[in-house]
Amino acid sequence: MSDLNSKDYVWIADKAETFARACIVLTDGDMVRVRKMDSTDEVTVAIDATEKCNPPNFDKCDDMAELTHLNEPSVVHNLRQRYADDLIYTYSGLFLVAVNPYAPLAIYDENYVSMYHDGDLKALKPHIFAITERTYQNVRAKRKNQSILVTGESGAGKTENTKKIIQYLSSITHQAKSSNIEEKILQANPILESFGNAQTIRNHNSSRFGKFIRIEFASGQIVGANIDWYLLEKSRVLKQTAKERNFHIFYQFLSGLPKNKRAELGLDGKGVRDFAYLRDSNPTIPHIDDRAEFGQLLTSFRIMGFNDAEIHAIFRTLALILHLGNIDFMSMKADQAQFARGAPVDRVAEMAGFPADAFTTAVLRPKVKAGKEFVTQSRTPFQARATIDAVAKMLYERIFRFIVDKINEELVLDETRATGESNFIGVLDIAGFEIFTKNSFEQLCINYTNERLQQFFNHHMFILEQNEYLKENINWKFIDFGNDLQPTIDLIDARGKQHGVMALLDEECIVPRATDRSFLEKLVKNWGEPKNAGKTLTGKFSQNKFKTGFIIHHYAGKVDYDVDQWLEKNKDPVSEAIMSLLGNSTDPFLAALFPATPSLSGKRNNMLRTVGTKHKEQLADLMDQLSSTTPHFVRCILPNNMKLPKKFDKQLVLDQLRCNGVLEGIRIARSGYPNRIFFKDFLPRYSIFRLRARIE
Ligand code: AOV
Ligand code: MG
Repeated sequence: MSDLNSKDYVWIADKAETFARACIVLTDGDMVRVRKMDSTDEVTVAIDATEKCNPPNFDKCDDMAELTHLNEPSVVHNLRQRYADDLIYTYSGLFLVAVNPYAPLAIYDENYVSMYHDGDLKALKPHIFAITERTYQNVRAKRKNQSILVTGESGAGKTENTKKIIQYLSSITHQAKSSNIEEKILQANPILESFGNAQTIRNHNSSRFGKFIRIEFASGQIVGANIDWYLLEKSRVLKQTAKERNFHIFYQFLSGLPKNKRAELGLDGKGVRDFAYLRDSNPTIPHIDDRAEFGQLLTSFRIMGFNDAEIHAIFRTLALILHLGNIDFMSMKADQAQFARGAPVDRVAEMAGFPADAFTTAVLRPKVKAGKEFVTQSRTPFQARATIDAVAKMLYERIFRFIVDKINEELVLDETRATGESNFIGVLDIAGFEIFTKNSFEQLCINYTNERLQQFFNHHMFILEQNEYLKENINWKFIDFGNDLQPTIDLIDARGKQHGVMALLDEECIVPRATDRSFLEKLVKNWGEPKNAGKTLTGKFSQNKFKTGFIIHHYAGKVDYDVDQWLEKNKDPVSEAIMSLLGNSTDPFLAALFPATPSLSGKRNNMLRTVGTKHKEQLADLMDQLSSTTPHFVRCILPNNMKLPKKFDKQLVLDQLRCNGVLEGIRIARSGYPNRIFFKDFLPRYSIFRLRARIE
């Protein structure tokens, strides 16, 4: 017999609505007859296909962990009802869930800051300020590093929430007499957004890099900060998909630069359409004034301590990148590439501070080492184009690095304010799990990162649960849920007996004549069926249907990766000859961006490390830092794909809850004791049973 009664409400699957609420009319064995809400239609479904509804007193509940019935429909329903009332923040156990309102809400001003800073957090509504305040209190009282991990899909609101966290921390610590470190932390953001953000189909202001901002505190005051960055999407410098743009900065400086400067940089009378790297992109974004943004950028640069010479050198390098993009070839069909007449080679050479003929040789007829001798190689136009593009990408990445390094110098620990030992609050704003129709190496890197972050969360949750049960003397066999994800992580990053995807890719990058195909064959040989047919879903590997790649079962779902271009993407080759030309540039700014590389026999030669290896090392460093913290988790949710307010797409939200660990968190909670009631509440509610037992 089931414990369902007539008049009970349940959730049933519904094609149009994802799921619908229905009232039980009749239970019959394993089946129930139900009537959908607001309808007279009755249907019979299996009891197992239904989920229980929560009583109405749980409607719009602040913390979903308190729901009597923790199931997918109830969680989505709760978020939806709250969203309709502009209650975009909701707790779900350890998570703060934030649904993008796509409209400005009046919940972030100074009054709100004071309310959360001075008020009783338990009595206040869920808010990004609440989690930030708790983090701040922890760092003050416990003197332990803290972190806030903000994840979510593109456009879900990670960067906006990160800004609110920083706004809050700057605001509560700012004192009239203090140094201007708070102001500097705030001004770092417009600079990062100009150089690291771009318009994409999903988000007009999409961050094309991940960041971890550490803010150092001593005696409750901010004494310094530091920004680490990950996976800058530098391929965007070269080309963008239709309806997207290059990084904001290109449009900002093209529309904002004063006339005298433009002439000097060869930009006179030129606009977006005149440059190959920008030509196919959207020239403008609705409601965004690139010129005004440029003004804001200049202000931020000044506050951050960039001097005129540095600012000019940055713009000069950006112009150099644009001119590089305009170097064309005589005929793309020739065996030996030749620059087209009018190609701006002299301008490039002049701006880059190297001899034009040395550049021409390096691009068209480079000398390469064959055994002990150097031989001249002939380059096709496509190869020459690739050489130039690689230089443009590299230049952009180096400017980005220069800018962040400079910001970090300005934000270093202020010794005069650090009266004692300091601790940090680290805020991580990083792209969430990505499952596209076509997934490439970039998706593997980001999904691997998310797999590691989810493992970190699961492990943390396990430790907390375990402590809770130990405290209550509950007899319980502990399972570390973090271990569930290890097979997938091994499959990607193992270096031991059985090399993972990244190690095999690195290996293939140094094998002569290796191709993406030979890499895939190696992968299949190492990980293919039947050895890994998979006892568990995680860590399961298989070749994809079209044999163009492979499928990995991540905790968030199956992802089909296509291996096209992986060797190139991982090697990310740059012409050493041009690197050395830039290193010897007569322009001191460029020369400093390209310091001489250590000798090739040097062990940790940066040039020889692959993109995958560098990312793995950076991630290992991030994980070490996070492990030293008490973490707090924010999960941002995209409500619809139209960037519209008040539209809540249930299926879209459900998919994200599955990917971002909220439902995983609920699964873990349910495998233990999810419902917790204080003894004072428990006794009056259930003491009747004790009485009954006695009577019987
Ligand atoms: P993301 O950081 O998660 O995407 P953003 O934080 O840039 O997403 O948010 C996208 C857009 O949604 C913003 O430009 C705002 O218009 C709107 N938005 C988000 N959160 C709020 C909020 N709390 N209040 C008002 N509007 C909001 V990406 O960086 O693409 O992964 O790479
Ligand atoms: Mg962002």
